[in-house]
Amino acid sequence: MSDEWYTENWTDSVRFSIRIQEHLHHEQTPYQTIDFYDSYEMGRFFTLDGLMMVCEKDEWIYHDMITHLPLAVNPEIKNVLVIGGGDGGTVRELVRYPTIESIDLVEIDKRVVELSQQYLPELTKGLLDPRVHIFIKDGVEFVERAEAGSYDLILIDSTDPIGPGEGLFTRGFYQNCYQIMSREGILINQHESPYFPKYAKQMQKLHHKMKQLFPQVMVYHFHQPSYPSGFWLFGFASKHFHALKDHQPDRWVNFGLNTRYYNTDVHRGAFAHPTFMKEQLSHV
Ligand code: AG3
Repeated sequence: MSDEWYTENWTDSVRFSIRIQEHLHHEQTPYQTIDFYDSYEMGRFFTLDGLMMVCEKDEWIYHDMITHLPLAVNPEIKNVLVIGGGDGGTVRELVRYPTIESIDLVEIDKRVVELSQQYLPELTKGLLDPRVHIFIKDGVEFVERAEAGSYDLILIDSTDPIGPGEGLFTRGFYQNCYQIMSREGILINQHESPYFPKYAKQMQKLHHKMKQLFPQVMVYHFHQPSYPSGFWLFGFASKHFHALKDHQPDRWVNFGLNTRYYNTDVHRGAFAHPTFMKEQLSHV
């Protein structure tokens, strides 16, 4: 076994490390540094500015939870916008629904798409589907110009709110998302973690912003071992639907999709939160 390790500093005094089999690629793009690695136990993974983005050992958890949960609330979703997500994992899950008509993927850094195609073909295979349109653009500008009322589902598959992902956490960005969503639109956003304070502060700020804009706002959790603390969240916001009261488990089961993490019990349980997190969500 090699002596090379990848480390993400989860806080100033907590680190997470993976022993590396091979450092496959390192590159500085105009937006960020990108690295791809092979490991002994976590599979292949890639990082942006040193932070874990996608790891084969657990990416299916994140990608199940960002896509299948909203489709079980509104199985009629036809037009989808994905912001970020250049690794293709989210689109791979979306193209499994024959009822989805169009998927626009807006990724700022074309190298994320190209390198994922090279090193993680199992994630990017969905990008070849004819319903998928890839825009190499800044998501912030894209939502300013998109047509009002045009998307039934918007998925913000972003990094943390530092570097190129910062604009995807602002009020103006979410106001534009609201405008371009259909009346029954749902928005799911990468929502950080309640555990370590630096992440918890971001998640509280974001939740507060969402509550000011959308009539229905909830957060839901899932277990992502390769992200700081392993306790991670998505936000659910809608103009119309409630994630639990409008949940349609039978309609979702009828799609007949095999999933390794998401199921009807997980959908319900993901909205049950521990006390410390309920407290965080109730104050800013
Ligand atoms: N999005 C990255 C989530 C945040 C990870 N943060 C961290 N490691 N500090 C992943 C995109 C997957 N399609």
